[in-house]
Amino acid sequence: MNSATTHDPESTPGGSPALDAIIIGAGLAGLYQLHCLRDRLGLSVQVLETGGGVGGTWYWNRYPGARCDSESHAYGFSFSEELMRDWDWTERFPEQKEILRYIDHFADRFDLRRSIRFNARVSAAHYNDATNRWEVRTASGESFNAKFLITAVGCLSAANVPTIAGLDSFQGQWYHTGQWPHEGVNFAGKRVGLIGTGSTGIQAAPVIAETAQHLSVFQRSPTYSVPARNAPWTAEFKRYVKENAAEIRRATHATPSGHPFANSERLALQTPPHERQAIYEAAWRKGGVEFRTAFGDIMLNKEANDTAAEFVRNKILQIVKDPVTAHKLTDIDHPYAGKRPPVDTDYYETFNRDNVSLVDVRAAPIEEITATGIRTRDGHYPLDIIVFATGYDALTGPLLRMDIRGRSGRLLADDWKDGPRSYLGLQMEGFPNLFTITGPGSPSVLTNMPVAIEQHSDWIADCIAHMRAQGLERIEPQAQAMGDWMLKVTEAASATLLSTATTSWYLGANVPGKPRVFMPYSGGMARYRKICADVATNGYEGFRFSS
Ligand code: N01
Repeated sequence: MNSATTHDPESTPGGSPALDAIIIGAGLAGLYQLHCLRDRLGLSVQVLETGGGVGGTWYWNRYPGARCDSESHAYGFSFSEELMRDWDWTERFPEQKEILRYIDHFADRFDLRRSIRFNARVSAAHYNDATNRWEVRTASGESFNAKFLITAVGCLSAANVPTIAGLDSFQGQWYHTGQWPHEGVNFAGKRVGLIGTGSTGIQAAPVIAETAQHLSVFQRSPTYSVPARNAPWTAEFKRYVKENAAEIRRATHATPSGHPFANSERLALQTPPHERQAIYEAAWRKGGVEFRTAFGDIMLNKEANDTAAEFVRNKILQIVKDPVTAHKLTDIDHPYAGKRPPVDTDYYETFNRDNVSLVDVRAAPIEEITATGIRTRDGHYPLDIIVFATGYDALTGPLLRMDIRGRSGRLLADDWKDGPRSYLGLQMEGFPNLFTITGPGSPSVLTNMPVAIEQHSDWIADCIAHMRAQGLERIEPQAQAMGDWMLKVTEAASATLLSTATTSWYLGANVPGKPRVFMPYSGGMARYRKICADVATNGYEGFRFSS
């Protein structure tokens, strides 16, 4: 598969290896970018990874019930039809272990591990104007430098553990789902408190409830979840995947979401109510995130969205037997899919179990964590284990937790104090030769992630190849291009109902003090792909090179 010979890094006078590129992170993004740069372009590349293995999100998120909300046959790399044909996914929505096996397989097949330094958390990355190189330091004090720096740090990797008084005094165990112990957690006979009812909490609750003595779900914001209808793939479907790898790739490149299904052109508001109901019923029976594509106007028109929201609320009311609990689960404050819509396996059914209760912490907020449990304004809940499914400092958090400085020591955190600013989510003015895979301002979390990752990694590799061919040393966006792009990001969000969900992490609303800016580009992956391709074709319009 390798089309070029890899250079072994030589040493610089300071002793650190003189690399062409450093990649931060060995999740899907870092691994594929490594393959592109090392094996296609022949660059010397070092990947620095905090964890002890490859996988990124799937290395850390080992919580009970962790599985992918994208369908497996489209969740993976599509650049190699051979790779697509060689790998057999066992079920529609693969669990964490299976995805990690896939990523391990990818790393082995392309011999990637030899270029990765594990247990190496990057603490700082400073651009040196005089040498045009990035000087990168790890938490353990190692130094590296390279001409290009590529962040592949994930969008949801900076865990958000809320500041709640008394956590230090808790005598039981507590865990954040994104930093789950590798050996697992035994819930048998334990009183468990689960804080958070986003995609993660909704996946975890039913599995924890199976063994816990009692599970209390602390819900601040209810949301709409649709059944995943997970099932093993049939032999026939597996054959279809192998015979149609190119077609699946084409489909994921053609849709706004990067999933292999497009939004319906039917409009909810132009469909007679009984027919609309039948379409929603069929979508509910099929399950998965595809539900939101049932009508083309669901994300564009509040009235249309209300029809989807009402349908899901009615389903919840039918499933949950206790009317008070059902009411709390359906008292939802945002449009359907205005916040990232979860899919679940028996989430609402879980509340019919005798050992599960819902605690409404919007009505009676958590006041403190005590030595023996959680105290809300209404009462005290004795607990042995607390699980924080409280999400992430999304998109900007993983970048800003590092000390990143560009030209003349300019601090990225200062540039982003009012919200992230980038050109295409790929680069920032003032930070030459720094590329951010699925950075804020790109479609990233609004898509099937591997599709966005491949597009960015390919674009970056093509750009670096172009620079080498032309003898160009430095690239960064023009300030005007960056400003224009940020306007497009805001306009795209305003054209949908996404910007109306005011408590969404897309807006940074889940982290106290974080600027409220809609961060991902919501104009659709297919459109974004074309914009990036046109930029390159037009001589990298909006970027400035120097030699
Ligand atoms: O996090 P979230 P997540 N007191 O931020 C609540 C991806 N993902 O880990 O909404 C009480 O969505 C918070 O309440 P509120 C996916 O993109 C992918 O679930 O802020 N509650 C909310 O209910 C997803 O969107 C897969 O009012 C507090 C919850 O915690 C993203 O990860 C699977 C609180 C956090 O929900 C993040 O999902 C799972 C507090 N102090 C996740 N602080 C795949 O399939 C927060 N909350 C690939």
